[in-house]
Amino acid sequence: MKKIKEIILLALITLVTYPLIAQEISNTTAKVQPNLQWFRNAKFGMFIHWGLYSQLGGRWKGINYYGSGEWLMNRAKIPAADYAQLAKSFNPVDFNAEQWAQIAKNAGIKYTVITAKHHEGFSMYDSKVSSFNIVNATPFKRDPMKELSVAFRKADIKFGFYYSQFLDWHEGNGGGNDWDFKEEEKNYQKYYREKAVPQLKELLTNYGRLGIVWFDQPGGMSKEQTKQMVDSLHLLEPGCLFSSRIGYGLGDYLDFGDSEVPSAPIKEAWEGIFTGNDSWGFIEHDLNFKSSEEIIHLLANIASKGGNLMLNVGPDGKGSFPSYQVKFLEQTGQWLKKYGESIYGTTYGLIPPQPWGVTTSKPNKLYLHVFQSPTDLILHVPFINANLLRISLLGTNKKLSWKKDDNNLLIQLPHALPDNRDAVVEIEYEGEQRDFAINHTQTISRQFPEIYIPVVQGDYEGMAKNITLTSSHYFGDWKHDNCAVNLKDTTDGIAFDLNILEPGDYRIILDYTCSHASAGQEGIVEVAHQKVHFLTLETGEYASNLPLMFIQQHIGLITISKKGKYKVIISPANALSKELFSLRNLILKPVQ
Ligand code: FHN
Repeated sequence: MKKIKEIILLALITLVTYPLIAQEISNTTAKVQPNLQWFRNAKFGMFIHWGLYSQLGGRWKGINYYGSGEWLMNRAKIPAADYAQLAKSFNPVDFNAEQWAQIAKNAGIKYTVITAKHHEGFSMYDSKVSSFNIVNATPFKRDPMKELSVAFRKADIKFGFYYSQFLDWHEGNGGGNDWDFKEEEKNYQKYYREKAVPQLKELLTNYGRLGIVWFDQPGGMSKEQTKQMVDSLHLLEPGCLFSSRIGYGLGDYLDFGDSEVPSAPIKEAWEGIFTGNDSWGFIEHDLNFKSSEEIIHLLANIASKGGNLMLNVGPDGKGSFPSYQVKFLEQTGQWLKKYGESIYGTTYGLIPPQPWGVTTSKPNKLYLHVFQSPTDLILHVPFINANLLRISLLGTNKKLSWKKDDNNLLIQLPHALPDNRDAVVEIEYEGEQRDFAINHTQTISRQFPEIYIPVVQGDYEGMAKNITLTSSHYFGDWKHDNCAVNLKDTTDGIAFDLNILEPGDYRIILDYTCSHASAGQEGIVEVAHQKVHFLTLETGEYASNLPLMFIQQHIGLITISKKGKYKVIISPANALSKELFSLRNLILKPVQ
C-alpha cells in the first residue's frame, strides 16, 4: 500500500508539474534567449545518466528492480548513510572520456547533457561545496566531468550538465527523502543556499563554456526566488541555455514529459527526451533497447514537429556504455551520415504526417521521410502548391519521376528503397510552399495495410475533448497516449475529414481504452450514409502507475464507391451515464 502511495506521489509530481511548465513556457513571449539557434539546428542530443546508482545496476539486496534505476535509493528506501557507503566502491576503471565522445560523434550527436548530480545527491565532479563527490569519496579520485567537457568539446559537441536542483536524498534539507528526514524539519532555503546554488556556480564556472544546464523537478522555491537564482546563474554564463524544468516558465526552451512528443508541431525551441531502454540509469537486466530503426523514426518524427531528440545512455558502474546502445547509436550515425541533411537544421514539416511517413523542411526544400513504401510504389504527397524543380532520393543522387494532379504530387519510387527504416526523398522547389502542417485531412490509400488516424487529427463536437493519458509499465517509464474523451451524449462526437484515394471496402477498427464502468455501451461510426454500430469492450481501469491497455476492436465494414472527400463521425448511439471510451486512433484497413 505504502509503495503504491509513493508511486502515485511520483506520478503526480511528474504529471502535475510538467504540463504546467509546458503551458507557462508556451505562453511566455517576454524573454527569448538569443543563443537558441545552435540548439534549434542540433536536433540530436545525448543524455547521460551516470552516478552511484550505476554500479547497483538496478539490484539491491538480491532483488531486481525494473524501471528508473536511478530511483533505487528511493524505491528501496536505502538510508542516506548506507547509500553513501556506495561511494567507497565506485571505481569506473573503464571510463574513457575520449571514447564516449567518439561514440557520440559517430552517432551524429550534436550536444550532450550529463548528470553532475542526480536525486541521490552525489556529485560526479570535483566539488568544494560537498565532499560527497567522486574525487573525495571514491577510489577513482578523478573528475570525469572535467575529462568529458574537454573530450566532447574537442569532438565539437556542445557539453552541458544535468543538475537535480530540488530533489536531493542525501541532504537533510533537500527535497524528496522522507524515509530519513522529517518533512516538517526541512529548510529548503538552506539547502539551496548551501548546496544547490553554490554547486551550480561551480559547474558554470569551472568547466568552460556550457551549452545547457538541464534542471529537473522544481520545488521548494517561489517564482521570485527561482527568478533570482536564474538571473544570478545566467550572469556567470549568459549564453548557456536552461531547461524548462527550472520551473515557472523561466527556462529557455521547452521540455515535455519524459518520453513525450507533442501531438502537433511546436514553433518554440523544444526537446523530446527518451530513455535508450526502460531506464535512465544503468540496469543490468534491462535489455529493452531501442533499435536504430526506432531511434531514426523518433528523430524524424520529432524533427517533423520542430524539436530535438535527446536520447539517454546509462553507462554502467565501470564506465562502459551498454553494447546494444553502442551498436544502435553507431547504426543511427551511419544513417545520419547519408540523410543528416533532412534532420539537422530543419524546421517542422509543412506537409502533415501521411500513411507513408513524415516530412521536414528547409528553405525551398521538403524532405519526405518514407518509413513505409506504398505497394504500387506511387508516393502520394498532398498539399503541394509550390513550383517543383527537382525530386530525388537523398544520398543517391537518383532523380525520381513525378507528376502533379492539382496540388497532389505523385512520385514514382524505385522497387527497392535505399533504406527500409527511413528512405528520404528530397523535393527542391521555387516560390512559396504554403504551410499545411496542421491541416487535418487524412489521406486514405489502399496501398498500405492499415492507416492509423490519431484523434488529435479530429474535430471535436459537443463536450468531447482531447487529453493525454500518462501511464507507466514499471516505474518512471512514462507512456503518453493522446485520447478523445467525454463522449457521453449523441451530440458529443469526434469527426475526421478523409481524402479517400481509391474506392473499395474498408474495415473500421477502433483503438481505445475502456474502464469497467464504460464497457458495454453502444456507439456509432457514421461515414458516407453508412452506420456501423458497436459495443464498447472493457480493457481495464486507468491509473498512472499501471500499464494502460488498449484494444483494436474490429467493428465492421464500409464501402466507398467513389474516391473523394468524406467525413467520419464517431459518437454514442444514445445518451450515456458514463463516457463511451477513451479513443486513441481510428484505423482504416483496406479489404479485398
Ligand atoms: O526523476 C527524474 C528521472 O530520474 C530522470 O532524470 C528524468 C529525465 O528527464 N527526469 C526525472 C523525471 O522526470
